[in-house]
Amino acid sequence: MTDIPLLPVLLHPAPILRAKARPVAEGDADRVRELAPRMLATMYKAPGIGLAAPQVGEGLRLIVLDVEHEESPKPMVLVNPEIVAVSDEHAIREEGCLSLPGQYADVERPARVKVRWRELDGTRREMEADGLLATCLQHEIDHLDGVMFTDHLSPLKRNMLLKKFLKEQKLKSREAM
Ligand code: K1U
Ligand code: ZN
Repeated sequence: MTDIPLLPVLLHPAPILRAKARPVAEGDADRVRELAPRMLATMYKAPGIGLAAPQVGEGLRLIVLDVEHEESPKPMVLVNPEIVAVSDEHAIREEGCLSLPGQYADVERPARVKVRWRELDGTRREMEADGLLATCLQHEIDHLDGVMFTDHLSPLKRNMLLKKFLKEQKLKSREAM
């Protein structure tokens, strides 16, 4: 992984983070084959447990994730992922975002999801997920629709978190001068 060139992760309020990504088409095959390993390397380096293409400036429906990498790496690349079913039961879990570094909040989402996607070679796949994997899949698929985890918070919590982030960024850029 170390020789793969990393990608810059875009931070809030980059406009592409608020745009709907387009489906990956057959003509994108070469681009996606080049992008996916770079996204995985960028995610592991961050470190993170997921990454969506818009976070690295690509408006394509492509995500990578590995929620177990500290124990045994299990990289996943999902092309055109779709949530096709969600549980009635909800779960609350703390989330972070590589596009909002240093900001964390409890987010309520369906506890279990069924997801369909294609592999890089076009094979159709489907799985049911719960726990952290279900949370991460929903977080990453949200990115493909221009949704950030902060959109699931109350307006008060969201504004506080975003204000704190922008203040910290301002301080960081002043320190760098
Ligand atoms: O999409 C992203 O911004 C990546 C994000 C994914 C995510 C985190 C938590 C809950 C749902 C989705 C991250 O990976 S933030 C970093 C993080 O949570 C983490 C980093 C190292 C080890 C464990 C977690
Ligand atoms: Zn995120």
